[in-house]
Amino acid sequence: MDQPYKIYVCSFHTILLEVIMQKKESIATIRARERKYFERGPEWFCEFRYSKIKGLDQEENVNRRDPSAVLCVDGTYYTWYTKNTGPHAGFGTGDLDAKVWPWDYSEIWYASSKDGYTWKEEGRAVGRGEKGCYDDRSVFTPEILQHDGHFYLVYQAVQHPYLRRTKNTIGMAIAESPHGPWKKVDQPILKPTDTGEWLGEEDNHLSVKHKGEFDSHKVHDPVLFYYRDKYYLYYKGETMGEQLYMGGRETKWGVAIADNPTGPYVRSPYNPITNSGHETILWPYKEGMVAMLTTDGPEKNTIQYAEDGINFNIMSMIKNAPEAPGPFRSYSTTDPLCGIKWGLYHICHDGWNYIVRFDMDLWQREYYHERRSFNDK
Ligand code: AAL
Repeated sequence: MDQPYKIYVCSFHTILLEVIMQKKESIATIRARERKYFERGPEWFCEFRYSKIKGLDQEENVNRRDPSAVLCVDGTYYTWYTKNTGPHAGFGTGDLDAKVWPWDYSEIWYASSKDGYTWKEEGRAVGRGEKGCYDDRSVFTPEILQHDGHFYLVYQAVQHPYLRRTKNTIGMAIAESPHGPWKKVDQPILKPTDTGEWLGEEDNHLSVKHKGEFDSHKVHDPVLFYYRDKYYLYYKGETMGEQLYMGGRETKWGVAIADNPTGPYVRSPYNPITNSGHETILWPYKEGMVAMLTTDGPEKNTIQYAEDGINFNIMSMIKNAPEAPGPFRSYSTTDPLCGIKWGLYHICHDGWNYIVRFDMDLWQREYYHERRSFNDK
């Protein structure tokens, strides 16, 4: 009886030894270990579900897009957004007056709601400037800050003519009520840097002698926070001579900081503070700032956190994030996702942009937490 047992023990150890000696770590495993992927819990992970709203939905010949964050003022919700009418023709028509994008010839409008689902369009908040002003062609992609009894709208501005190489600016308007009246700041509060050089005279934004900084061409998607006793203006930068990478278009975010709401805004020496991301979505959490990066760049579809509002780390990977969302503004010191619970965003159907609603969805997290089968969903 002894012999077969011995043979069995001996061969078991041999096999085990062989397995141990052949065991190797794949690059993916090494990467996950080094980046601590599996040490992070799901508290930063979420999904989204979408629903239609009334009042700002699809309308023939009208574009409504890029809604701001949703504020609650005296029990009523408010949002601000890009609005324009008519089809666009694109660049290169030879007609400098032709509408080039679904955000060209826009104004900033606003709407209110009691429940977040049925919205009433209230009217125009900010219009285009007079001929010759920095904002005479289009004002669009607004964001809102309520602070210290004031409302600050920040938005993109374009001066005529709108060409591929046109550099846009960021404008600001201030009011004491969500209903206005809005008073514009005379000059842009941020412009692209003057660091790149175009190649040739053709209106080609990809053709450069040198690109310059990450925001040498466009400063887009401004969002303003009162943070650490200063005004933090986050934005998306696009460089002259933009390239296409593994994650899509070359877009990165920057931040410019000021002591006063109207500026002067000084760019952080850390800029760009992301290597990815299209429309900016940020919310404060604890002492820091959370950012949701979507659409472009190698770190698109991630939620990131910066304790200092500047140095961001990936906290989770997400999917199907809403495009250009305006989240309902709320703050928490315990829930990292407090700032993205619900909000508005835009979609495009049959050529027209319109606004819909998203809600954060934690169904998967709950199922795992309760160890339930997915079939119960
Ligand atoms: C959006 C934003 C900015 C761009 C355009 C309108 O997704 O990034 O606002 O200018 O597209």
